[in-house]
Order: sequence, then C-alpha cells, then structure tokens
Amino acid sequence: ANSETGKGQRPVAEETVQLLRALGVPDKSWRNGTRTVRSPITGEIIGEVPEASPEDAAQAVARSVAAFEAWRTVPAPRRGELVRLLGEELRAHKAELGRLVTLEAGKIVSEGLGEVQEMIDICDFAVGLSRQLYGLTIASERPGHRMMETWHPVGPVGIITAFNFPVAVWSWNAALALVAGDSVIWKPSEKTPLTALAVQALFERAASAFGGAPEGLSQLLIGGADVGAVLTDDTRVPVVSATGSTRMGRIVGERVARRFGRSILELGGNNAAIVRPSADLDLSLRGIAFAAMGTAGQRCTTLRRLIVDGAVYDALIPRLVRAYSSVGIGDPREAGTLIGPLIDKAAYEGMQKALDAARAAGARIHGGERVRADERPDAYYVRPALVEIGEQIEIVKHETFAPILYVLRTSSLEEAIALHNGVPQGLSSSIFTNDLREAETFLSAEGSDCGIANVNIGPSGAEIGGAFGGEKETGGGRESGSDAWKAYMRRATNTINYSRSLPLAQGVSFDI
Ligand code: UN1
Repeated sequence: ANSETGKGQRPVAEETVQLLRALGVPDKSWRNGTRTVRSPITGEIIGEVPEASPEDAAQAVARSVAAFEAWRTVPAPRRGELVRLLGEELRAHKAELGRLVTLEAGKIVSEGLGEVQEMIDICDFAVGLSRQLYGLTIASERPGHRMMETWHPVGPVGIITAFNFPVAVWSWNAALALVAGDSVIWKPSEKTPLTALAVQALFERAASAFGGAPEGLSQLLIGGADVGAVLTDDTRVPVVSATGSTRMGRIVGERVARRFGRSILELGGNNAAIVRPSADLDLSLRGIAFAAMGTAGQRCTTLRRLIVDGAVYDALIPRLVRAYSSVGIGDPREAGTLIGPLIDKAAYEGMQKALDAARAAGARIHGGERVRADERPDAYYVRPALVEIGEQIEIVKHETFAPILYVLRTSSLEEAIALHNGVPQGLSSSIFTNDLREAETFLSAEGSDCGIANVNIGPSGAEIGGAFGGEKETGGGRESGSDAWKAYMRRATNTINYSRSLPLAQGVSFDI
C-alpha cells in the first residue's frame, strides 16, 4: 500500500470490503465462493463469489417469466417510476459505486465516476421514455378502416456484459427493458462480479422503495459460459443483449438465431480517426490522447488507428510521441494517474504479441513496455504504444484490447476513407478537419461505414442520448438512446374496421 504507485492508499482488499458493505451487498455473496476475483490494481484477491449453475440459471429464467407476466401489465409511466428510483439510488451511491469500479476494473477515479454518471443519465432518459413509447398511426387504403402499431413488452431480456464497462452497459439495457415492460437477467463478466453485486443491491433498494415490483424482475447470475448458454438457448428469453468480443458475439448470435430469438450485439471495434491538413492540431492532439490512451485502451470505442495526412504528420506525431512518453501511469486511485492497469496478464500478453507482429513488419514502436513491475509484480501496467506503420497489415485489422495506436500516413481523403473502412469492424469513427466538404463527405453514404461517426472529437466517450453500436463484426446492435428501445419490445400492427362492410386489401374479392 505504500509503494510508489499507491502512495497513501489503503489496501485494495480492505477498501473493497468497506465499499461492498456500504453498498449493502451481503457478505455471503462475495465470501467463500468458488470464483476468485482479483483487482487489476495489485493483482490481489478481493472476493470469492459463489457461482450459479446452469440449473440455477434455468430457474432464474422461470422466475423471470413470472415477473414479466406481472410487470407487463403495469402502466409504462409507472414502470418508469421504478427506473427513476434506481437513478436516485445511483445518485446517492455514485461515489461508492464509482470507487468500486476503480478497484475492480482499474479505471481512474474520474472514469469510475463517469461510468456511474452514464447509468444515471440512461435512467433519466428511460424515465422520460416511459411516457413516449410511441407507435404510428397509418393511413389505411380501405374506407372505414384505421391502422396503427402498438409496442408491447416482449419478455425476459438476457444481458451479457464485459469487464470494461462493468455496470453502465447493464444499465443501458436494463433501464430501457424495464420501462418497456420486460424483466431482465444479467450475466456480468467473470472478471467483474463485485460491481454487479453492488448494482443488484441498489436495484433491490429501488424496488423496495417502489413497492410491488414483482420478485425476480431483475436477477443477477454470476457464472461462466455454461450460464450464458442458458440465456442464449432458452426460448423463454426472446432478447439477448451481448457486449464483448467478436468471438463471443459470434457464438451468442448464432445460438440465439438458431431458435429465432433476437440478439443485440455490441462487439469489437477497431475505431479510427482521420486527421486532415486543415485540422486544429491542438484539439486533435487532445482528442486523440483521450480516445487512444483513456481507460488504458480498454473501451470498445478506443481509438486504435490514426490515419494522418502527410501534410501534418510531422507537426502532429512528434507531439503525440511526447504525450505518450509523459502520461501518468499507475495506481488509478492516485490524482496524477491517467492510465491505470490492464485487466490481467492475458491482456498484457495479447498486447505484446500484437506489438511483436508490428515490429516484425518493420513498424516503428514508441512505448508499449511494462512498467511498475517491481512494485506491482501481479499487476500489469504498460506505457501506451504508438506504432508508426507503413501499411494496414493483418494485426492492424484486429482488435487488440490494449492501448496500441497504429499510425498510418496518407495523402488524400479518398485513400484515408478507404483505409478507414478497410477493416472487419465498424463501431466508431472520427475525422479532424475544418474543411466542410471533407467533414460532410466523411459523414455521407460514401464516408465512414461505422455506427458512430464524429467530427472534431475522438471516437470514444459517446453520450447516452444517441443509439450506440456498429456495423460488420461489431454486430449491428443498437443500445442506449434514440429509438434503441424498440429492440426491447415487440411491435403489433393493428387494423381496425369501424364500417359495416368488409372491403379486402389489394382489391381482392371473395364473395360467399
Ligand atoms: C464500451 O467500451 O463497451 O462511448 C462502451 C464510450 C462509452 C461506452 C463505451 N460511452 O466510450
């Protein structure tokens, strides 16, 4: 605790216990269980959680169905009241939950708090939405007829989330699903069950303040792939939302599709930024630094490829190299730290493997080495890597979940857009330019092929008000704002005949 990276900090395990208790998580749910939880800050054990079996998961689904059958009859604005109360709990416990995100996922303090703020924001959004689940009315071609559509609750929603946004991603899905009239079952990452337990405790407080929420409306299943498989395979779970790797999403998507379920997939990103000659370089530098190095490169929206025009390459890249070499790396609880640890050893090894491949291809690599290994032998801190590379080789097309920014030099917007779109993923993207034609071209049908395309800000750090997700291997799902709520409901098209005759559509006659 008194090491150079953790000056004056309390031992992680001790602080974790205190936070879990402050957040109302019962001791039995994180002590003496079978799954070990480690903090990436030190590598020490911070919990031993009991795991659900596939049988437990099947029982949870049965409870979820019963909860859904009651919840779907509660008026939507009243359902919104439960989500409003959840938002209140999150506001009241923002400091503790944010801190627990820091301890369990290794995010710096302001990002841990930011994640909880994102939860509060989506709750507020969903409360408003609970009075705006609008369907269309449609002109009928038949006299004395009216058409409309009605959005109904769809059933239990399975939510599978990743370690890097251990709590916010649940809330984007759960807040919408709950106002939509669905029940939810959450399988969090095996790496971050403690923050999930804390959110579950806050949900239960909100539910008891609400009074009369059905038992099992929101359930938590801590477990491995066998538990996830129950959610993907059970026909009683009509919607499965999964966030994580493309490898995981391919399995989930296929299994859910096999039984004609609906999946909402938010998978790997390989997000790029194009820097054009007219760009404001000071602003670009800051945007790039946050998007590429923030969260230690462990966001699905992290900037992974920088496509720079030759005219500004030498004005920008040396400055970026300096920023990379001086950025504060270390204990995420400390004030000066901008880069916390990688989640685990496997993440570190994956990063080194990618850097080796780039090196073998003749890339010029700045940074990327392990730091603080003496004081923190069981934790993995790295200097973010800036990789100047001649070509978009195979490794550049792959999402390595670590702070590696590949830099490619270009000479025209067309070439830049072709490189930009020339990867299998399609989550987020951006262009730095002050040229209106270039900005609009990038946002047009022949520009970025991603679900998110930005101008003069980096690709990460989206607000909840927009639909979040992407194309190609990113999976095509949309979560969070705009009309993403529709994926959590089923649409009924209604035709009502208020006349005394029965004209048929398309002029068909059928007189008996
Ligand atoms: C993720 O990394 O899984 O846009 C989500 C962002 C955040 C969400 C990232 N609002 O970076």
